[in-house]
Amino acid sequence: MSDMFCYQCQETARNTGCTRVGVCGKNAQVANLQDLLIYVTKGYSEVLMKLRAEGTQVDKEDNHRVSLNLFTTITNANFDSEAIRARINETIDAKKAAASRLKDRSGLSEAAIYTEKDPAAQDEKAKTVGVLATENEDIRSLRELITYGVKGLAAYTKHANALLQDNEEVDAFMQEAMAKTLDDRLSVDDLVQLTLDTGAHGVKGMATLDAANTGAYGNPEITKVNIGTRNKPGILVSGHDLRDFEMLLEQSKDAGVDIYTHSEMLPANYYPAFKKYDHFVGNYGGSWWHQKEEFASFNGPILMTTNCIVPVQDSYKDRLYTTGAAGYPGCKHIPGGIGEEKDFTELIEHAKKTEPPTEIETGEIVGGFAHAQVLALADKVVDAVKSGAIKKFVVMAGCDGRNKDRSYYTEFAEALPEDAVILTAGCAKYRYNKLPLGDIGGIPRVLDAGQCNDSYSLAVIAMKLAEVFETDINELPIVYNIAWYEQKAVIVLLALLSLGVKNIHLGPTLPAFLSPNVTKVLVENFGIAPNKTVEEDINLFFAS
Ligand code: SF4
Ligand code: SF3
Repeated sequence: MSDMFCYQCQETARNTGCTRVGVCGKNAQVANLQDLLIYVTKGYSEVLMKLRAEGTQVDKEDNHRVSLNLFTTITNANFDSEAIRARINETIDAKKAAASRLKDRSGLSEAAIYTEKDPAAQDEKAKTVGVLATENEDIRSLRELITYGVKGLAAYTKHANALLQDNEEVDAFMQEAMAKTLDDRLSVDDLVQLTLDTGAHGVKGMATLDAANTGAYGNPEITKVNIGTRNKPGILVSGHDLRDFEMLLEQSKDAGVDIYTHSEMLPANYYPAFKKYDHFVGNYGGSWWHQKEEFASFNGPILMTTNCIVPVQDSYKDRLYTTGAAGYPGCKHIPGGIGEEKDFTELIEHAKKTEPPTEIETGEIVGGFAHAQVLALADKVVDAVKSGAIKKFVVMAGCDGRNKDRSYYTEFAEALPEDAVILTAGCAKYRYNKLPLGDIGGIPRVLDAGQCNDSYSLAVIAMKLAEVFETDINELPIVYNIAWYEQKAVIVLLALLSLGVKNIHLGPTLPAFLSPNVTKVLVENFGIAPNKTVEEDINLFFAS
């Protein structure tokens, strides 16, 4: 028997599954406890679903807890077994309290009634409730596809919750979907339908987050982002949480330290509300997996607000702080729940004692092309398409990763015809956002909408173009070449499928959790295909 089993991300061992230790650095104990956390969260979700069915209102705290639990198990979010065990125990208590409100407790599943708190007994149980507990490979594949989609969606609802926005319909769906992955009565067809429903709720969840972000911080606007450094000590903020970023900016504004974004926090530079802070300097470095070198050379403290953490090096371990769903053993965790003001004093005081960042590059990158900004330029864009100046848009949203095959995305961007424009979101952009690709009549050839969740913007733009050109979304001059790594990309993919987008190319590999039969369903119904070589794909996309 293997020590663990996890195949939720693109870098899974041999593209089949991590069985001894994660390629990401997650050890077997953390992996198994994450499985147990998912198991108790599914049981908790079942209880909440039954409460709703009985007409009882579910508390926001319950919804928030489900989202936070799921988010905690996303790839590279939390490596701290004690933090995960604490979430399991808190969930068991909350599950018991919710179950005590049920009028009818008959028929609850084993996961719904599991209340064990002894650590050794939990560790034993954890080894039996993971992915391989489902024997039928197609049912397993669909259950995991749904679970990973819902994990991605939970990350987005958690960010909306942090801005005091809730979507009860989405929360109720997430819990129902989680509960249904425990239900042995569901057939493959039922689960395929649930997968599509997950995508449809993904669109709603991303719309909720988009409204939360733009409501709080304004619409992202075209912005030139400085990628060089200044000579004051700095704090580097990574992850995806804008509310944490805002609190830190506000608390540090008179401290004599500078603030920089890293990886997926880059889009914070595009929001009007953050531009008023003079100590917000710009972005430092590239995508998440470069952090070993970049966190070392940054010299100051780093705040990880979410995924993606890579195993922390001694050279900066005492400078790395986590908060929210993120966690790493030995690194300081800054507490604070939904609606609470977090206290970043220790981190700010720490920064004052550090050297300024070592400059690793200079110049600027341009971004801020979320839907409102692109629609403000709609006339220009539509004219460029009508005149033939822009022949095609290529959606290249998604994640970056360490896999060496990902040089494909840089080469693909370089090989694009000069009348093609890239629409991007997520950290995949770092593969080409510093290339000199130029512009078409003032429209940059890389239009960055923002974070992975801002892929929603790309869907809004596509739907708007379909309306302007009075055509179907699949008849537009848009092709999709998406890079995936973790589970947030799974919900983006399912969301696009639910909007009817066909022929999406996915790389650098198809997910290991798709069984041959499930892959067949996706290929036959949606034309999903793995990407091939740069040459083959350029020929395929630009043949006509
Ligand atoms: Fe392996 Fe990815 Fe799971 Fe980490 S998250 S254990 S790399 S499949
Ligand atoms: Fe990147 Fe982790 Fe997915 Fe948010 S930061 S897109 S990988």
